[in-house]
Amino acid sequence: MSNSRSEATHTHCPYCALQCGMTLTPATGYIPLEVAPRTDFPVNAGALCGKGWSAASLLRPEVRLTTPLVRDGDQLVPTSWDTALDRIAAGIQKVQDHHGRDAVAVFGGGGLTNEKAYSLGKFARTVLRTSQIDYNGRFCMSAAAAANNAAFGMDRGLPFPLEDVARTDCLILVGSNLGETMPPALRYLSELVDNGGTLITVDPRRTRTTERATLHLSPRPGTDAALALGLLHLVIVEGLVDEEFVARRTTGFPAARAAALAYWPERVEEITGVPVPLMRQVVARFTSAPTGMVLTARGSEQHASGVATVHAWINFCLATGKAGRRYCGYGCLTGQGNGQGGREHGQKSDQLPGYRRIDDPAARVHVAAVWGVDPDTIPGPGRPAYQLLDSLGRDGGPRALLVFGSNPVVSAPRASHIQQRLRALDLLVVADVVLSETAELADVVLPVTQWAEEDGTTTNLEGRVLLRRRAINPPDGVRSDLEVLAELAKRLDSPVPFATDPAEVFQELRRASAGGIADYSGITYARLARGEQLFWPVPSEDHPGTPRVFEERFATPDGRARFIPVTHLGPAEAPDAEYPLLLTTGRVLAQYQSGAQTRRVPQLVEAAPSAFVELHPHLAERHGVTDGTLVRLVSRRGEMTAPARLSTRIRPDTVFAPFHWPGQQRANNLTNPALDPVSSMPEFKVCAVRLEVP
Ligand SMILES: Nc1nc2c(c(=O)[nH]1)N[C@H]1C(S)=C(S)[C@@H](COP(=O)(O)OP(=O)(O)OC[C@H]3O[C@@H](n4cnc5c(=O)[nH]c(N)nc54)[C@H](O)[C@@H]3O)O[C@H]1N2
Ligand SMILES: Nc1nc2c(c(=O)[nH]1)N[C@H]1C(S)=C(S)[C@@H](COP(=O)(O)OP(=O)(O)OC[C@H]3O[C@@H](n4cnc5c(=O)[nH]c(N)nc54)[C@H](O)[C@@H]3O)O[C@H]1N2
Ligand code: SF4
Ligand SMILES: [Mo]
Repeated sequence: MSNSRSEATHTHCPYCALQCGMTLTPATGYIPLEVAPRTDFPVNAGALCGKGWSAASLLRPEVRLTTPLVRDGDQLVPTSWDTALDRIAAGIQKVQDHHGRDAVAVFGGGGLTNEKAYSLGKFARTVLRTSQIDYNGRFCMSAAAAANNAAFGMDRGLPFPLEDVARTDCLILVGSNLGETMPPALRYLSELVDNGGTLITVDPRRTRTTERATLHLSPRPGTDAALALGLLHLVIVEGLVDEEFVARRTTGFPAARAAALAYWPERVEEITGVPVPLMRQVVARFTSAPTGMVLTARGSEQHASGVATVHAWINFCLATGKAGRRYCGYGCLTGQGNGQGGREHGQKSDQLPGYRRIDDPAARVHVAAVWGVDPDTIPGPGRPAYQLLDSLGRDGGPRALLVFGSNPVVSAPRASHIQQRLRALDLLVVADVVLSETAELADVVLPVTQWAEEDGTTTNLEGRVLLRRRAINPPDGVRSDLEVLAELAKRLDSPVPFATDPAEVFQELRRASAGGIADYSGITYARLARGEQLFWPVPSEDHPGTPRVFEERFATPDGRARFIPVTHLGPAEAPDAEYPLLLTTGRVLAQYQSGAQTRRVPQLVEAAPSAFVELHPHLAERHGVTDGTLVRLVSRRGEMTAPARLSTRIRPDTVFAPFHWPGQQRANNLTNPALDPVSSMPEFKVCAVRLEVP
């Protein structure tokens, strides 16, 4: 394969979970590839957002890593691969000899391909034999995942293709700003409205997304559970429960019903700020519509009561009979490029490939046979992401950490504290495409290949498995994550082989997933390359895949969906005299996540050059702030400084900041690491702050 290949490569975007189809062709300028949207891939059908269009900019050698680096005092200095890998192997050996196997930890990412996520989990469990592995998906959709598993017996973010969203009669979209986070998906909302459907949005802010809505609800941040309980209350007292559906397809309604009865409309208005008549309209529209869906995203889920909140929305769907049939159901809009696949193949602390549980003896036997190890050597569950990062360098906590595909210095809650924990390590290794803020702290940095330079599969937010293709050779000096793992395995006397060819890894992943919930055994690179649209589970090579998973039955043992009774707990931190405002955090169109990648792309920096604090003009006036004034936000964890952006689209009691920037602009200086008791999701979406003008 050479850089002068003239043919086009059909592949997918390196960024979000929409995984838009794109075509790459060789270019002659300083960016080696030209990007064009694919019209033959149904999800984006010819559209891309600015991040997709500019993705090839990161292939430029001047913005990426091209050589391994090792720490020499305060500096990171270039070195050879052998030196870097030897140093890591020796460091791991030393830490494990002195402090035991669990003293080495691994942190993965939902942007890694299925092959990488699988190999990373296998590497942790067979070579390091550490239980201490988790990943950034814990910060993303873990609340919805836990609720989906409990309610439906399966966590496929969307249990139906996105195209179904355009065909439902009533959609409630909760805490999603997909107009900025997945712009090509806006067309599904437009089609829904053009088809005469009703779009209801729930977000404390009005956004590019809520503009399309028939009805918009603007609750106080962190009160979605009360809102959903209040809607269910109205359904019950107005006699609108779909009794036949509840009896035939669900269990557990009486307890959920009893819980909702405590949330009468006036009480819910008091908690949420949503007027009672608006709640009544939502219930009337949703229950009278022949079909309906509720979709949640991070706004509703990233709370210390995220799982309970998602259950409240699921209960509402089930009671109204809007689940388990065409154009109906609950779904979670997964975020990262491989956010779905990344949670299925074993980089999560409690999981083995195929979405198996690590504490399930049968699962351990199955996976151990594929790996060629004794099941008893596979460690048990480890710490979830925040607890893992928080334990680094402490007594009983890991002393070495390998990071693949995350930048927690910017993206973890209470990030300045996490930064200190990383500094306390004996050994920090970061494999990345760029010198991220986390890589800057590392003892060894490994430069790895990126999307257009390697093959691999991702699973998009619909559970559709996709093949990304290599379009260009990586620069000399850069290796793939799979090669890194294989080299380290060799140096650490691995009991089992690690393939470096993604196709070979996928063959193994197929076997490891066979019979699991996320069964990929019928998927092959050849089928994907032919353009077959395969939604898991795909249990055999002649199986067409499963676009809609719950139409016949739910994935629970008895086939019924489960109501889980929940109550409203509210934010872990309430505003008070010292910290009177609510901060909520999220995203802007032109930047991605910790910004490690997109802050290196000129077009995107021009579109979104810095963080900002969005606040209502009334609040601004009280502080003498005008558009562009530098303001400081202070919470119990820390502070950030950024220009004010005045907007009537936000509640006067709430401010919003994006989390894509480091240093003084780092929103995660402020965020509260209060964790959900079931999923360990941190409370990114609400904490108490005060505003100062420095
Ligand atoms: N441009 C861009 N696109 C991305 C990403 C990116 O970083 N940048 N990241 C990708 C990833 S990994 C993810 S997870 C997705 C996230 O996609 P989204 O969930 O759409 O993104 P957010 O901006 O985090 O949050 C969405 C909305 O939640 C609202 N919100 C805040 N608090 C509450 C609340 O208490 N209740 C409700 N109902 N809403 C609330 C915010 O005002 C915000 O508009 O985006 C993906 N796409
Ligand atoms: N305040 C606040 N904080 C948040 C959120 C929020 O809404 N508010 N959202 C949370 C959510 S939903 C998420 S998903 C997290 C995401 O936050 P992070 O985990 O920090 O995500 P990224 O910035 O995508 O980091 C990915 C890193 O991996 C690198 N990378 C990309 N591809 C590869 C690869 O193939 N191999 C390797 N080795 N490296 C690669 C990138 O260059 C980048 O440095 O942030 C969370 N943090
Ligand atoms: S919407 Fe997501 S997948 Fe599509 S081009 Fe933008 S970042 Fe890439
Ligand atoms: Mo995410």
